[in-house]
Amino acid sequence: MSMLRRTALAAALAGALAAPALAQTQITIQHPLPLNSHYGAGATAFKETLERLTNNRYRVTIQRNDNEREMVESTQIGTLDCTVTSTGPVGNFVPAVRNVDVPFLFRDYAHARGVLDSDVGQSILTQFNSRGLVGVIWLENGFRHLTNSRREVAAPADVRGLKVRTMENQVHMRAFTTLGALPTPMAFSELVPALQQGTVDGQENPIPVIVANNLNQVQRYLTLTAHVYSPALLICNPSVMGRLSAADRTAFMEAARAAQAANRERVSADEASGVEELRRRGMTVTSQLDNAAFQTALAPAFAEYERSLDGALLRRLREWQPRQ
Ligand code: EAX
Repeated sequence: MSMLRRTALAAALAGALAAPALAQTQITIQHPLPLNSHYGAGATAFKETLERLTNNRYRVTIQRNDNEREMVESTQIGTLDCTVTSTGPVGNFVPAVRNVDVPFLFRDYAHARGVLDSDVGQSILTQFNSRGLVGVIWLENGFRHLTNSRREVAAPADVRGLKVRTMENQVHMRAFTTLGALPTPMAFSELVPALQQGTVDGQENPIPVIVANNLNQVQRYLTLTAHVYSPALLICNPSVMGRLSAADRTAFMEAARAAQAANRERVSADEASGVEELRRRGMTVTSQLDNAAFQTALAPAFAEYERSLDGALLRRLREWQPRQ
């Protein structure tokens, strides 16, 4: 090779080595379930979409942490970028969120998804900003059902006396107290040991959570109460959003919408197959329930919610109808 070509090659190589590597931004998201779950599906869709749309200028790391309150605290102080969490503990950080945790508030999945994506649901997300958090988008955990290992539950009276693990959620705890149960709030990370040791008799969670965590191994009876719809959220620290350029913010929100679509699709799939799967795994499933009886039994709790929560917002959430 001629001296001239060797010199040119050396110069090109030096230039390449000196060129600044493309700046890359890391975003860490934590959620409380296995990767193969409705939250994992959402987090993965977010990661793949954001990395694709930014040509890998953003790299998303997904981690599991089954203490939702801890994740929201970490996101609020900035030691965690983002979290996917149920609304369970979130009402302790953003009080308005408690309104969406009221039992029997949503008619079905279409109602829940529609009203949360409407200006009504968005008005709740804006209240995160004054709490040092960003409520990026509504996700979904699903309608919650009761499991226990003491007896079959077919009516409100059967709940009386059961020690039921609840999330650290005052609205849910009020409901179970009204039914005569003994609500025991704890993080999800403590649930399975508590069930194994008999510290609690039962718990309540959506089918996707029960299936993904094999709760059939520590619970015998499943009662399809659908007593409350459990929204989820993608929540981030304000600094994550603050450093996004306008173009990157567009990509970020497109990734959030992709997460919502994948998460909801997985919930629908798990709902369709999960009950039969839990029967196959040996659970006794009680599905013929008098929902009106449960709502009647909860009347004192509903009166309390009207007093202690936002009655006008509850009415907007409850009465929302899709545009014809
Ligand atoms: O968000 O704590 C719970 O029961 C939640 O439903 C679970 O962590 C998924």
